Amino acid sequence: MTPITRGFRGRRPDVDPSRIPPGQHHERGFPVLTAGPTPKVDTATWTFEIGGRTDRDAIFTWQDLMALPQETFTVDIHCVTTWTKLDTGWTGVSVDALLDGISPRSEWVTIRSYGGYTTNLPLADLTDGKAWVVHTFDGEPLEPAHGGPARLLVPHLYFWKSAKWVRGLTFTPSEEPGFWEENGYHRRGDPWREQRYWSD
Ligand SMILES: Nc1nc2c(c(=O)[nH]1)N[C@H]1C(S)=C(S)[C@@H](COP(=O)(O)O)O[C@H]1N2
Ligand SMILES: [Mo]
Repeated sequence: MTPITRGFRGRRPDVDPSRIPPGQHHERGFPVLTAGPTPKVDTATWTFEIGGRTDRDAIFTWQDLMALPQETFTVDIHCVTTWTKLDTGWTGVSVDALLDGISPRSEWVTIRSYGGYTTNLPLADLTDGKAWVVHTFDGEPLEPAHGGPARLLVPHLYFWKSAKWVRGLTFTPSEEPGFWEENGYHRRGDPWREQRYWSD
């Protein structure tokens, strides 16, 4: 028998495995996952509206968004279809900055997109530096297929919570499941707890 030698050609993990949540694998590309067609969204007419159960409504134009404090940061993203992409670079405005001066009267939020997609979250998953409306990916304007001109980014939860072509937040009187939450996905979607489906 030929002795087995561990040579320098041996396979080594190319990433720190502790950064990959359970049941996920490392993906170098950036897959596009959309239920339906890519809507055409123009920054000239883009608005972002905050409303529902609040003390007042707010509406931001693209110029308003750009005038708010911009944050550039690097995070890992985790799609429920099992891919994890490490070290993605984004620029955008925190949800904290968008909510500045608004007093929510409910802790339940529906995130709405151009094209009709919705997802929902408790307010606590959107605040304290956990979520952004981003318009730039790795230094370039966000491509339409990935949600450009602007998408929500909630990197600590599975990527279906990161609504592409985002157009606003609505505070609802109680929890209202969004598109995937109505179709079998978990209410919250923490990748480190593998909260994929209703039964998890
Ligand atoms: N508006 C909208 N946002 C969406 C989706 C969608 O179908 N429509 N799909 C979600 C899902 S399931 C995932 S995994 C990510 C995919 O984002 P990507 O296409 O940039 O990889 O977007 C999320 N946001
Ligand atoms: Mo997804």
